[in-house]
Amino acid sequence: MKLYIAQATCSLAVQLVANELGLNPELIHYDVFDKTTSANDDFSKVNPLMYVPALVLDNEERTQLTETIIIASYLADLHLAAGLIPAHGTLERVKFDQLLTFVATEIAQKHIPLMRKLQTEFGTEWTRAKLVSAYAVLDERLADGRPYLTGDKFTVADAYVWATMWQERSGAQIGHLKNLMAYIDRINARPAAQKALKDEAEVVARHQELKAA
Ligand SMILES: N[C@@H](CCC(=O)N[C@@H](CS)C(=O)NCC(=O)O)C(=O)O
Repeated sequence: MKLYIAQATCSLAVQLVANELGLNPELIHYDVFDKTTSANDDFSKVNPLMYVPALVLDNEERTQLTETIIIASYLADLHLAAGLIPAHGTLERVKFDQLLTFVATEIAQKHIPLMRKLQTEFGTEWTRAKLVSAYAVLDERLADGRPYLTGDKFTVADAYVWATMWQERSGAQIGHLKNLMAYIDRINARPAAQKALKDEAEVVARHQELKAA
Protein backbone atom coordinates (compact mmCIF):
# COMPACT_ATOMS: atom_id res chain seq x y z
CA MET A 1 0.00 0.00 0.00
CA LYS A 2 1.08 3.54 -0.70
CA LEU A 3 -0.05 6.28 1.66
CA TYR A 4 0.23 9.89 0.53
CA ILE A 5 0.85 12.22 3.44
CA ALA A 6 1.66 15.87 4.05
CA GLN A 7 3.42 17.46 6.99
CA ALA A 8 1.35 18.06 10.14
CA THR A 9 -1.97 17.28 8.46
CA CYS A 10 -4.87 14.87 8.83
CA SER A 11 -2.79 12.18 7.11
CA LEU A 12 -1.18 11.66 10.54
CA ALA A 13 -4.47 10.07 11.62
CA VAL A 14 -4.07 7.33 9.03
CA GLN A 15 -0.39 6.89 9.84
CA LEU A 16 -1.28 6.44 13.50
CA VAL A 17 -4.01 3.90 12.73
CA ALA A 18 -1.66 1.99 10.41
CA ASN A 19 1.03 1.96 13.11
CA GLU A 20 -1.39 0.79 15.79
CA LEU A 21 -2.28 -2.09 13.46
CA GLY A 22 1.35 -2.90 12.67
CA LEU A 23 0.89 -2.08 8.98
CA ASN A 24 3.71 -0.56 7.01
CA PRO A 25 2.35 1.41 4.08
CA GLU A 26 4.94 3.03 1.85
CA LEU A 27 4.78 6.73 2.73
CA ILE A 28 4.84 9.28 -0.07
CA HIS A 29 5.19 12.93 0.86
CA TYR A 30 3.05 15.47 -0.95
CA ASP A 31 4.41 19.01 -0.65
CA VAL A 32 1.33 21.24 -0.39
CA PHE A 33 3.37 24.29 -1.42
CA ASP A 34 5.03 23.19 -4.64
CA LYS A 35 2.63 20.27 -5.34
CA THR A 36 5.44 17.74 -5.89
CA THR A 37 5.60 14.28 -4.34
CA SER A 38 8.54 12.30 -3.03
CA ALA A 39 7.65 9.63 -5.63
CA ASN A 40 7.90 12.28 -8.33
CA ASP A 41 4.41 11.45 -9.55
CA ASP A 42 1.33 13.51 -10.37
CA PHE A 43 -0.74 13.69 -7.21
CA SER A 44 -3.78 15.00 -9.11
CA LYS A 45 -4.09 11.52 -10.64
CA VAL A 46 -4.48 10.10 -7.13
CA ASN A 47 -6.78 12.81 -5.77
CA PRO A 48 -8.03 15.44 -8.22
CA LEU A 49 -8.64 17.76 -5.25
CA MET A 50 -5.00 17.37 -4.18
CA TYR A 51 -5.82 16.44 -0.60
CA VAL A 52 -4.05 14.00 1.64
CA PRO A 53 -4.48 11.40 2.94
CA ALA A 54 -4.84 9.13 -0.08
CA LEU A 55 -4.23 5.40 -0.04
CA VAL A 56 -3.37 3.28 -3.08
CA LEU A 57 -4.09 -0.39 -2.51
CA ASP A 58 -1.95 -3.28 -3.73
CA ASN A 59 -4.85 -4.96 -5.51
CA GLU A 60 -4.92 -5.50 -9.27
CA GLU A 61 -6.97 -2.32 -9.83
CA ARG A 62 -4.62 -0.25 -7.61
CA THR A 63 -7.75 1.16 -5.97
CA GLN A 64 -7.34 4.71 -4.72
CA LEU A 65 -9.08 5.69 -1.51
CA THR A 66 -9.48 9.24 -0.28
CA GLU A 67 -11.17 10.84 2.77
CA THR A 68 -9.52 10.45 6.15
CA ILE A 69 -12.40 8.71 7.88
CA ILE A 70 -12.89 6.26 5.02
CA ILE A 71 -9.22 5.26 4.82
CA ALA A 72 -8.76 5.00 8.58
CA SER A 73 -12.02 3.03 8.99
CA TYR A 74 -11.13 0.73 6.08
CA LEU A 75 -7.81 -0.23 7.66
CA ALA A 76 -9.41 -0.71 11.09
CA ASP A 77 -12.24 -2.80 9.58
CA LEU A 78 -9.71 -5.11 7.95
CA HIS A 79 -8.29 -5.80 11.41
CA LEU A 80 -11.45 -5.69 13.48
CA ALA A 81 -9.97 -7.86 16.25
CA ALA A 82 -7.57 -5.02 17.10
CA GLY A 83 -10.61 -3.11 18.40
CA LEU A 84 -9.87 0.25 16.77
CA ILE A 85 -13.45 0.45 15.46
CA PRO A 86 -16.79 -1.21 16.29
CA ALA A 87 -18.22 -3.76 13.83
CA HIS A 88 -20.50 -2.63 11.00
CA GLY A 89 -24.21 -3.19 11.49
CA THR A 90 -24.23 -2.27 15.17
CA LEU A 91 -25.62 0.82 16.85
CA GLU A 92 -22.19 1.24 18.40
CA ARG A 93 -20.76 1.61 14.89
CA VAL A 94 -23.43 4.12 13.89
CA LYS A 95 -22.57 6.24 16.92
CA PHE A 96 -18.89 5.84 16.16
CA ASP A 97 -19.38 7.00 12.55
CA GLN A 98 -21.35 9.94 13.93
CA LEU A 99 -18.31 10.83 16.05
CA LEU A 100 -15.92 10.50 13.09
CA THR A 101 -18.15 12.71 10.94
CA PHE A 102 -18.25 15.25 13.76
CA VAL A 103 -14.45 15.32 13.91
CA ALA A 104 -14.20 15.65 10.11
CA THR A 105 -16.76 18.39 9.66
CA GLU A 106 -16.84 20.28 12.96
CA ILE A 107 -13.14 20.10 13.76
CA ALA A 108 -10.81 19.23 10.87
CA GLN A 109 -12.62 21.19 8.19
CA LYS A 110 -13.33 24.13 10.50
CA HIS A 111 -9.58 24.61 10.97
CA ILE A 112 -8.74 24.88 7.29
CA PRO A 113 -10.15 28.34 6.40
CA LEU A 114 -8.78 29.67 9.69
CA MET A 115 -5.27 28.37 9.04
CA ARG A 116 -5.39 29.69 5.49
CA LYS A 117 -6.82 33.04 6.65
CA LEU A 118 -9.61 32.84 4.09
CA GLN A 119 -12.35 34.52 6.07
CA THR A 120 -13.67 37.93 7.00
CA GLU A 121 -13.22 39.04 10.58
CA PHE A 122 -16.78 37.98 11.34
CA GLY A 123 -16.27 34.60 9.64
CA THR A 124 -13.06 34.02 11.56
CA GLU A 125 -14.72 34.78 14.87
CA TRP A 126 -17.72 32.57 14.04
CA THR A 127 -15.62 29.63 12.89
CA ARG A 128 -13.26 29.84 15.87
CA ALA A 129 -16.23 29.82 18.25
CA LYS A 130 -17.71 26.74 16.50
CA LEU A 131 -14.34 25.01 16.69
CA VAL A 132 -13.88 25.73 20.38
CA SER A 133 -17.45 24.49 21.04
CA ALA A 134 -16.73 21.28 19.14
CA TYR A 135 -13.56 20.63 21.15
CA ALA A 136 -15.55 21.41 24.31
CA VAL A 137 -17.97 18.60 23.37
CA LEU A 138 -15.01 16.19 23.28
CA ASP A 139 -13.66 17.61 26.55
CA GLU A 140 -17.06 16.96 28.16
CA ARG A 141 -17.04 13.35 26.92
CA LEU A 142 -13.71 12.86 28.66
CA ALA A 143 -14.90 14.48 31.91
CA ASP A 144 -15.89 11.14 33.47
CA GLY A 145 -12.22 10.13 33.49
CA ARG A 146 -12.30 7.79 30.50
CA PRO A 147 -8.88 7.69 28.83
CA TYR A 148 -10.22 7.73 25.25
CA LEU A 149 -13.27 9.17 23.53
CA THR A 150 -15.32 5.98 23.51
CA GLY A 151 -13.99 4.47 26.73
CA ASP A 152 -10.95 2.50 27.80
CA LYS A 153 -9.73 1.63 24.34
CA PHE A 154 -7.86 3.80 21.85
CA THR A 155 -9.77 3.98 18.54
CA VAL A 156 -9.70 5.52 15.08
CA ALA A 157 -11.59 8.54 16.50
CA ASP A 158 -8.73 9.27 18.90
CA ALA A 159 -6.21 9.04 16.08
CA TYR A 160 -8.21 11.56 14.09
CA VAL A 161 -8.59 14.08 16.93
CA TRP A 162 -4.88 13.78 17.71
CA ALA A 163 -4.03 14.60 14.09
CA THR A 164 -6.13 17.76 14.04
CA MET A 165 -4.65 19.73 16.93
CA TRP A 166 -3.89 22.76 14.78
CA GLN A 167 -5.28 25.29 17.28
CA GLU A 168 -2.12 27.40 17.33
CA ARG A 169 -2.27 27.91 13.58
CA SER A 170 -5.98 28.63 13.60
CA GLY A 171 -6.03 30.80 16.72
CA ALA A 172 -8.61 28.69 18.55
CA GLN A 173 -8.18 29.01 22.30
CA ILE A 174 -8.64 25.54 23.75
CA GLY A 175 -5.91 25.42 26.43
CA HIS A 176 -8.58 25.64 29.14
CA LEU A 177 -10.04 22.27 28.06
CA LYS A 178 -7.98 20.29 30.55
CA ASN A 179 -9.50 16.84 29.87
CA LEU A 180 -8.82 17.25 26.18
CA MET A 181 -5.25 18.43 26.73
CA ALA A 182 -4.46 15.52 29.09
CA TYR A 183 -5.99 13.14 26.54
CA ILE A 184 -3.78 14.51 23.74
CA ASP A 185 -0.73 14.04 25.99
CA ARG A 186 -1.85 10.44 26.50
CA ILE A 187 -1.96 9.87 22.76
CA ASN A 188 1.39 11.65 22.26
CA ALA A 189 2.92 9.08 24.60
CA ARG A 190 1.79 6.13 22.47
CA PRO A 191 4.70 4.53 20.58
CA ALA A 192 2.56 4.43 17.41
CA ALA A 193 2.06 8.21 17.60
CA GLN A 194 5.77 8.83 18.11
CA LYS A 195 6.56 6.55 15.19
CA ALA A 196 4.07 8.43 12.99
CA LEU A 197 5.82 11.75 13.70
CA LYS A 198 9.26 10.25 13.18
CA ASP A 199 8.29 8.55 9.89
CA GLU A 200 6.67 11.76 8.69
CA ALA A 201 9.79 13.81 9.47
CA GLU A 202 11.96 11.26 7.64
CA VAL A 203 9.90 11.18 4.47
CA VAL A 204 9.66 14.99 4.42
CA ALA A 205 13.46 15.25 4.80
CA ARG A 206 14.02 12.67 2.05
CA HIS A 207 11.74 14.61 -0.27
CA GLN A 208 13.61 17.86 0.43
CA GLU A 209 16.93 16.11 -0.29
CA LEU A 210 15.60 14.77 -3.58
CA LYS A 211 14.52 18.27 -4.60
CA ALA A 212 17.87 19.74 -3.62
CA ALA A 213 19.86 17.09 -5.53
N1 LIG B 1 -12.16 15.70 2.64
C1 LIG B 1 -10.77 15.39 2.90
C2 LIG B 1 -10.03 16.68 3.13
C3 LIG B 1 -8.61 16.40 3.51
C4 LIG B 1 -7.82 17.69 3.72
O1 LIG B 1 -8.38 18.75 4.00
N2 LIG B 1 -6.51 17.56 3.59
C5 LIG B 1 -5.63 18.69 3.76
C6 LIG B 1 -4.67 18.42 4.90
S1 LIG B 1 -5.51 18.13 6.44
C7 LIG B 1 -4.79 18.84 2.51
O2 LIG B 1 -4.40 17.87 1.91
N3 LIG B 1 -4.54 20.06 2.06
C8 LIG B 1 -3.76 20.27 0.89
C9 LIG B 1 -3.64 21.70 0.57
O3 LIG B 1 -4.11 22.52 1.37
O4 LIG B 1 -3.07 22.02 -0.47
C10 LIG B 1 -10.64 14.46 4.11
O5 LIG B 1 -11.47 14.57 5.02
O6 LIG B 1 -9.74 13.63 4.12
